[in-house]
Amino acid sequence: MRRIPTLTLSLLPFFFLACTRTPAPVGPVPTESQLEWQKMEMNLFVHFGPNTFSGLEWGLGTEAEDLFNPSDLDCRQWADIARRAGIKGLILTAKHHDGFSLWPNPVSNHTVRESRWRDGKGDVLLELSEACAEAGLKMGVYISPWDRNDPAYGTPEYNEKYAEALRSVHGGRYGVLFEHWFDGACGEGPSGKVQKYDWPLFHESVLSLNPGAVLFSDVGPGCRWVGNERGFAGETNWCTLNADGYTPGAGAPPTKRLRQGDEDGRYWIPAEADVSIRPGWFWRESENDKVKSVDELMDIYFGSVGRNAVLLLNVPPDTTGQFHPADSARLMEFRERRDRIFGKNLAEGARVKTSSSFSLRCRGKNMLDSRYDRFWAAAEKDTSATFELELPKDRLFSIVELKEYIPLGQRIRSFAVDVPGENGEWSTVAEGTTVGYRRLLRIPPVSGRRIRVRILSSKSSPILCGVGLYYEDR
Ligand code: FUL
Repeated sequence: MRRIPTLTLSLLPFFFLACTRTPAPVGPVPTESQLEWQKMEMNLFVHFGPNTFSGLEWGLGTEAEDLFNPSDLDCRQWADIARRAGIKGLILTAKHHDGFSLWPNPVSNHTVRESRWRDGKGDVLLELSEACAEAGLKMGVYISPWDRNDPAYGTPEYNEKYAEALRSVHGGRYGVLFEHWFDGACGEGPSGKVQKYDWPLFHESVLSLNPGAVLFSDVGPGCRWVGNERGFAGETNWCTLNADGYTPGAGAPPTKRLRQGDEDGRYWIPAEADVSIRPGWFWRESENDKVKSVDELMDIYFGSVGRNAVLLLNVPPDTTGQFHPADSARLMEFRERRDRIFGKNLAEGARVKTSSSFSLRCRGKNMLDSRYDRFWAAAEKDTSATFELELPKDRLFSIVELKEYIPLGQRIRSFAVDVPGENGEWSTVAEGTTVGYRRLLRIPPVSGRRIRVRILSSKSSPILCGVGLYYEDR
């Protein structure tokens, strides 16, 4: 038997460490729920309620309960279409500004219980939670704090009532809700008064029962409004924000900051980009022919999911209580387009050359194995690292995808993409700023087999867990 020299044996632990070491996090990092939320990428917003029947965008609060009377409500149809459209979760407006509750809210007498729909025994939240569970979708809720119906609105009593309404929804009857959408809108109630919202009470009411819920508002704490209702994040989009001293609504930071986040933000509060598939948030007959085109939806997708935000696409059911065929068909076409583009990563099989690696475990090839938890990390001080892909053969591509491994913090400030020019020298075809969870960059179509990404600036060594090349026929 050959003996292994003692020196070799004593070096083994160091060798092992060199292979398995991973970098330390930089700055704030997402919680587990925030990471799961970010991975959902795209959810449906569902605006539904008395406005569906009145044609108003903001109901007055004086509508008769009987106005809400969908002729053929079918939440399974919503869930089925959402699932087939490649969507992961649905967020329903369980109460909009008009105050009407789509569940038998115990602290209100302006609810489905007081309506003639299903003889007052209906509960949209319950039907939706069953449909989502069957379809493997997550469900979230929007419950407007602004209430134009509740006589207590404008008094401290209203905060308690609103908190109780939140508890009745998050208490378990509707399963585990993945997101709670707090609208910052704060108008006048029926008495003409506005409300001073008790945000800490509201947050506590949800989190004490449902600690994993991601709380949306202009300033988080779970995720933030992106600063516009067009579905576009900033080209620069940090998941971090300095939210101290700000409140949702009128007390929120300027919209430009919401769009871009703060590079040195103290808290992890990623952006959610909300937009409606139609001009309005609620369904209207007159907008059946104004459903956004697939090209428009793709631009939104690149401007939100492709810029490190989660997209919340509103699809409002009509008066039957189902998605209108125009919206459903568009959702399917949108899915087909995404599948056609992203179905196959053209970078597959490429050889990866990196300027450095943090350890053997963090090598470049990891970016191509489509696992989120395996990544390439550059060496500790290599904050302007580069990597090169050499494809097995010439391929035509027009989209570059980069994914940062955000559990170790969002790091990259800017990067450039090069391909060989006519003379064989590298020539820059695109530059970008932040990357984050997922960055998609449209570039002029390139046919070739080599591409180089240069990280121009990063808070610490860049860590990327995914790179993709795709082609889009435009
Ligand atoms: C806003 C509301 O006023 C709109 O009606 C809509 O619900 C949108 C998503 O949020 O603040």
